[in-house]
Amino acid sequence: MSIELPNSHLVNPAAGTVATTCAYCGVGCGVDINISKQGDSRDVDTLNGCRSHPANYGRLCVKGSNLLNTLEPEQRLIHAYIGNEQVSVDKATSFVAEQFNKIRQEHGPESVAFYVSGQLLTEDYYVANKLMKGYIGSANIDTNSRLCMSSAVAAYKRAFGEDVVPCNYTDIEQCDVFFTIGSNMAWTHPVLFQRLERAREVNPNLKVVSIDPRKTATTQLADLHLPLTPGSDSGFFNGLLRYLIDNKKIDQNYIDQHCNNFASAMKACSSWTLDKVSAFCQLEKSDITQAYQLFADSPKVVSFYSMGINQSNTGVDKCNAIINCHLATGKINKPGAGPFSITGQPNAMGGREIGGLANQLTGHLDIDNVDHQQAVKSFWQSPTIATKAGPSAVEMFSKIQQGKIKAVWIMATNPAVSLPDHQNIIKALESCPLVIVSDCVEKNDTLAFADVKLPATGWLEKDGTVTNSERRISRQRGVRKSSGNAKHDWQLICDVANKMGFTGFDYHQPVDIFTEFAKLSSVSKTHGLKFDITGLSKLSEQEYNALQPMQWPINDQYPLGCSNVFHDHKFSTLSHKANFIAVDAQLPLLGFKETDNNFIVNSGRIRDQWHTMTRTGNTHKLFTTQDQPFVSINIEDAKAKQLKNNQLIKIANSYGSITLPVKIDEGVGQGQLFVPIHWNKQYASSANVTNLYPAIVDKISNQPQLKQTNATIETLDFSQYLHVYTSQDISLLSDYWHKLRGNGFYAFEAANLENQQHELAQLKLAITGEWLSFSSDERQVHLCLSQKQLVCYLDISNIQKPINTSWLEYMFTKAALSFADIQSLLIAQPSDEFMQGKVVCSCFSVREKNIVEAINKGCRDVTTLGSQLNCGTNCGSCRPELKQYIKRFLDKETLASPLPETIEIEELT
Ligand SMILES: Nc1nc2c(c(=O)[nH]1)N[C@H]1C(S)=C(S)[C@@H](COP(=O)(O)OP(=O)(O)OC[C@H]3O[C@@H](n4cnc5c(=O)[nH]c(N)nc54)[C@H](O)[C@@H]3O)O[C@H]1N2
Ligand SMILES: Nc1nc2c(c(=O)[nH]1)N[C@H]1C(S)=C(S)[C@@H](COP(=O)(O)OP(=O)(O)OC[C@H]3O[C@@H](n4cnc5c(=O)[nH]c(N)nc54)[C@H](O)[C@@H]3O)O[C@H]1N2
Ligand code: SF4
Ligand SMILES: [Mo]
Repeated sequence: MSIELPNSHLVNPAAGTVATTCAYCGVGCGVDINISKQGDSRDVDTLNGCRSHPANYGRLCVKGSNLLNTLEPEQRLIHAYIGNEQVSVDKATSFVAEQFNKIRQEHGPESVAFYVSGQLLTEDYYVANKLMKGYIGSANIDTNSRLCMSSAVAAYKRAFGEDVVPCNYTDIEQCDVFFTIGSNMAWTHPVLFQRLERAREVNPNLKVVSIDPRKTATTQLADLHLPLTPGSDSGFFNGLLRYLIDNKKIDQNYIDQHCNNFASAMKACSSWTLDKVSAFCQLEKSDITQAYQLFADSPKVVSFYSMGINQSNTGVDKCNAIINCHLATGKINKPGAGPFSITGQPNAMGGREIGGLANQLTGHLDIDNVDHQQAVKSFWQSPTIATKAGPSAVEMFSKIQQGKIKAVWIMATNPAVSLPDHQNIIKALESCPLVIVSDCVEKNDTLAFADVKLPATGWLEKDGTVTNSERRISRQRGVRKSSGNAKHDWQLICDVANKMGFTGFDYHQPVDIFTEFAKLSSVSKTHGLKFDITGLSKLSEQEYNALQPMQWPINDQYPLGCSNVFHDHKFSTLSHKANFIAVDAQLPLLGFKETDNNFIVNSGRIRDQWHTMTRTGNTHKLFTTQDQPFVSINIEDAKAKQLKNNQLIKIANSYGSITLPVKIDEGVGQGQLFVPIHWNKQYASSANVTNLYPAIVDKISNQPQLKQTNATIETLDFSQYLHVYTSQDISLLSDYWHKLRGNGFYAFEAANLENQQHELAQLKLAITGEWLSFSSDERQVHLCLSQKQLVCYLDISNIQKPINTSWLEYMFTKAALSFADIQSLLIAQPSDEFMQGKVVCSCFSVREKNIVEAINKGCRDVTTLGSQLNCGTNCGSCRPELKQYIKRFLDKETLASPLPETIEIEELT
């Protein structure tokens, strides 16, 4: 089946609108950039979701809507550095090339490595992979997608013979039953979640089943939520396979014609009775049966799975346990049905295509297949070719620590935050003789270890392609000039390659790289693979610029792309049949040390932040719904440990420890904790959850288990609590601190184990102006004014009390403070208008109190709330929360008070 696409993606500077793709998640939404001025000083005015892009049809989530607010020029890396010395980019790339040559001549090709990212464009990714595997001659290149997608890749490959995602976004609209498994799509793939919500409105019979140990914004909207024991998913799906067999719900014809190894999968699931599943997953038998029946009785089922499945020491098996059920019922390769692994990063899929993992070649070709090696080498006409898999991310850093890898080039990823085995990653970065980091920001936890910093262009400056979760290739278009001396990642890589003396990197434009890659896919096709974009191999620069989003395969047969790769059910295995995999269901490896064995720590994402916050941390708008790091804990556990909301606790195991404010959350199971992955050394003294995760990996995919580890919790005896608000960014010396970016200020919450005055001294040194102070029994307030404007506010108290941020924001943005303002600041007493609670809708700054009042007065659905208050009517990301407020009201939880209890408004002073 081929698809028609509207002709609306042409770059037309005269019209003032350029279509590009969002910088963040794997949904790959189209974004229209409206430019007012042309030429060198092109100004980008506004941004909208692209109405014709098949991923989003005009929708954007809160991160996408705020893209223009995150491109802070002050935060950008705009020069190259060797050590602390600012140098030209030319000098820096010459230095890198020289050092790489020297090290590899002395110690061989295995002594240098690249650690790259699903946030590179396909063109960047392709040349990095080509340089390492075809020219340096080792497979010492791995990517952060190892932490993200590698189990899904390995499972598709085991099942289909090739890493092919057999689903489309339209399946969301066409299915009868939608399973979310280890995915919090309401927050992490919000536009697809909105498509799901819309599909349910159109088809009220569409049922959603959510499998997640936690209650989340996603599970709360599901018809059935199964809060299974962490890591027990393969037991659940083995049980489903047995249920399907026992109840004669399998499609024997499909199995006979199109699949191998059914008998072995059948044997492996035979012991998985309902009783066994119930005991293993700690779920009610009736709930399990309900979910199984929904899967069995609906012709069109989509299983949408993500990190709760992949990030496991048995992640590949878990993915295959899901795929098995789709194969057994033939619920695959047809509209509304299939096992849909959803990608995280904007170009995770592009990375899979170009072969960015250490165990791939390129174009889905195999690194350990001699024919494939020779075909790629001859296509590249390269001096050599990698012949065996290189180290996976975790192994790469352990080889660095062992001194085997002596130079590493890190591009577009922040391993000092995101890799497990954190202490050893830091040791590796400290001990590595040469660490090169290309990034678009000036500071992050990894750049702190860089011997060479290379400035890379960022979103809106970069130009190339990305592939989204449904295999759709879209253009990211550059509309801005490079910041400072920044160069495109592909240019930096090609500069180094050329200076190392290699030919084969003489590209002038991204289109040169893209068409070479597209040609190379003919090699994939010749070797029986479905990955084929030969239809794009002859694109001129103009055609490339005008390229419309389309799904591969793209070839003579499907010049506009194809939405159903295996439409003839011929898979990429030698027999063309898909493989069942016998899955031995295992629980995660936990309890390494008796002393660690207390809570299971889960980690993941929040709605408004992206990974290590290098971009989303740049706007106050993305701090409004969650302004601090936290550890969620069940209410019963909190009671047992006598914990209060916001109390600072230490979470520790034998690998490391972090200190975080408590968030009591009925959605987290007893004995479990949840910590967001985002806060790091740039934003908090000790919040990086990878401190707690050891390097336990899946044996097949080498993907680390990042969803389960053990830890204990400990209360801490702080004797002093501080609120520090400053107009400029500073570094605090307090024992505990976390920071947020406000509208015109930075806000720190801090605490000391012993009473100190060093923050005051530190602030007085850093911030000049007129200092005023007021002390009472409860607190000391110090504030600094510069030309009647507030530039610093410091509140020190012996007890922990929340502070009213919107009131302080108002004071910081006021041009001249009145006497009354100064008085209210000194006694820390905001006026009534600032007692409206947290912002729920960040687009229109609608606060909790207004929402609850509207509900109390009769609003009973999100649309009416939107028409009264505007909330939820722009990006829609807060719609799940709005529904929750209504649901909680209807459940009569909040009748007694006009405000939900979580807000604790009476505590706001
Ligand atoms: N807002 C936002 N969106 C993002 C990102 C971001 O940083 N911020 N990052 C993007 C990236 S790179 C990725 S990979 C995706 C990730 O997208 P998701 O996978 O949806 O995100 P996570 O929050 O990591 O984890 C999903 C859920 O897995 C659950 N889980 C934990 N353990 C288990 C288990 O044993 N079984 C099951 N069934 N579930 C479990 C967690 O409780 C969590 O709710 O998000 C992408 N989108
Ligand atoms: N405990 C725990 N750990 C996890 C996870 C988890 O769920 N739990 N999730 C894992 C997953 S799925 C992922 S994807 C990783 C993400 O982890 P990382 O990849 O480490 O996180 P990012 O913050 O996205 O880092 C991207 C870096 O690239 C920079 N950058 C952005 N664009 C460009 C560009 O165009 N060029 C260059 N050169 N630099 C650029 C950014 O400024 C930033 O410094 O974290 C993993 N770690
Ligand atoms: S869902 Fe949001 S973050 Fe993801 S691509 Fe779309 S706008 Fe960007
Ligand atoms: Mo990811």
